[in-house]
Amino acid sequence: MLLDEIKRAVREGEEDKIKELVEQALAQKLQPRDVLEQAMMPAMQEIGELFSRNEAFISELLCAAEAMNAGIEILKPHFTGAIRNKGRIILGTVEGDIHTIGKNLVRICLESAGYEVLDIGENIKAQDFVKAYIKEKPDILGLSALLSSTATYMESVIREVRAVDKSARIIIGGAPVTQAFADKIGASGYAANAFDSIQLVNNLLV
Ligand code: B12
Repeated sequence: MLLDEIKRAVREGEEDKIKELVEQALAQKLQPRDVLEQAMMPAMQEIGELFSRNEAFISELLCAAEAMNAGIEILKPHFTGAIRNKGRIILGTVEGDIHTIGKNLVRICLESAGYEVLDIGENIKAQDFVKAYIKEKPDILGLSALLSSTATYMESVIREVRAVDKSARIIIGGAPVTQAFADKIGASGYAANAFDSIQLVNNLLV
């Protein structure tokens, strides 16, 4: 089945093949969200599990990430809606962490829901989050972390941003992050995936 083929192609890092398969899925009227949730995201999960069992190399993770990004590029126009000025959000991955795919998907989903998103990139120091926050005055700041070690750094970012605006709304996410962790470090909210981040932001901005 096509979704299985997409999953395999992401896992194996077949960048050209994935473009072809995702185009095919769209032509067959498969929902972009299903392509992401039922094929591409589980593929990243699987390659991650292989890596943690020493059954995949870092180079294979990178190839899978490139294939994932290539697929996302094809799906993107099918998500992105017009910016309707519902609010401004700054997104970034915290210092020491260069994982970007999840953050990029959160951006696509929030933009499709009508938010203006400023993506300030990855490996961002707390002070640079503070500078961006002061300059852009966003309604919400979103932090991403994929490593257990960098997730702990989120607490410092929250502390430093709240030192300049004590009511700053800061949301967090990423594989090692949980609601309990978000509560513990005083985040304003947490979402387990990009689609849920829309409801989270909607609720915070009512
Ligand atoms: C691809 C990948 C890489 C790529 C990243 C490429 C890129 N451009 O992003 C590369 C090869 C660079 C990489 C490097 C490393 N990685 Co890596 N990587 C992965 C992998 C396989 C997939 C991550 C991914 O893209 N997932 C798909 C996306 C869609 O999911 P997501 O990121 O979780 O995002 C979703 C949610 O979390 C949420 N979300 C994310 N951010 C935010 C933010 C907000 C505000 C909200 C609301 C929601 C939200 O919404 C997203 C979409 O639904 C994971 C495995 C895994 N299970 O996560 C390992 C993994 C994260 N990596 C791991 C490790 C150990 C490393 C390295 C240390 C390996 C090494 N020895 O060098 C380095 C660290 C580099 C660094 N300093 O950051 C470990 C982390 C273990 C841990 N708990 O600390 C994992 C879990 C693999 C494993 N099982 O061992 N990696």
